Amino acid sequence: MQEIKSALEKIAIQIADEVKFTDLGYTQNQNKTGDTQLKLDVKSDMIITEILGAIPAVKALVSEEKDEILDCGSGNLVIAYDPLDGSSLVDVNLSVGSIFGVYENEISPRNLKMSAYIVYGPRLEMVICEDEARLYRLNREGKFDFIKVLNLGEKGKLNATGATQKGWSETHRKLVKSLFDEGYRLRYSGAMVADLHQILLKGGGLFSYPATTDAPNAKLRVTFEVLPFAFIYERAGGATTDGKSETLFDLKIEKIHQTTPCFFGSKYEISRVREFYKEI
Ligand code: FDP
Repeated sequence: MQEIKSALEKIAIQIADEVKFTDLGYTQNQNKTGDTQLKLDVKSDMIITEILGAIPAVKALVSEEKDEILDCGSGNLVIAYDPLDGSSLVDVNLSVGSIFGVYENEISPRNLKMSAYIVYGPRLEMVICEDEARLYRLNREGKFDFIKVLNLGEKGKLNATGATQKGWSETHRKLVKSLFDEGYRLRYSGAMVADLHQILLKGGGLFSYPATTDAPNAKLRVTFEVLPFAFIYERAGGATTDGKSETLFDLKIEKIHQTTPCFFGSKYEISRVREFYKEI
């Protein structure tokens, strides 16, 4: 795992450089989810493949940007990653990120042993989580300093909810309104990494990406996005659900690019989600 941490530091520095300087043009390709790939998505994917693929413990790499699993060697770790989450926001200069889930043997929720994300923002930060969620920040000497262990409070103040509102269910509408009525403040940039990072660092709140009328399984991808963040939120003392489940770790993965409705937050907000959603 130490080797993976050092690899993540290298990846963070190299992709941060690309985010700053690579042109923002599109390629001719679409990824599995149907998004047209930016040159930056492809470049970020190449950097990660090259660096993680050289680690002997890595057996396979699974990228959100690729259809196929890349076999690497005889190790026992499978790393699933989203190379540049929120990449469509680079043109407006908002924070974006990379997400990593390190699975033992094969991809399945309970096999997730470590997860991490990098935030390319005004500062370069990384959260790496095994037993606890640890925040690192790049210093002037080009090294990452350990800053602190992140913990969520029982209850927060922020409410970040995605997807097109006209497609929300009545249940979701009521949930969101009830939190605003309690005094929660809206925070949503449209980059999952930045939005979840904000809630985590500010001590709590709710991030939700619900099912909609046109996307009953919502948008966010289980393997690359949802489980890595669920791991971090639960280790930080928070909770997660798909609306009804006790935890997002109860999900069954049938397809690598599978999506799910998802909710991440402090314990209080997730209990409110379950109360509203149990009525459906
Ligand atoms: P993006 O498509 O820009 O990569 O991963 C998908 C994602 O961004 C998340 O980062 C973000 O939270 C979400 O989509 C935003 O979707 P909506 O605009 O539908 O809310």
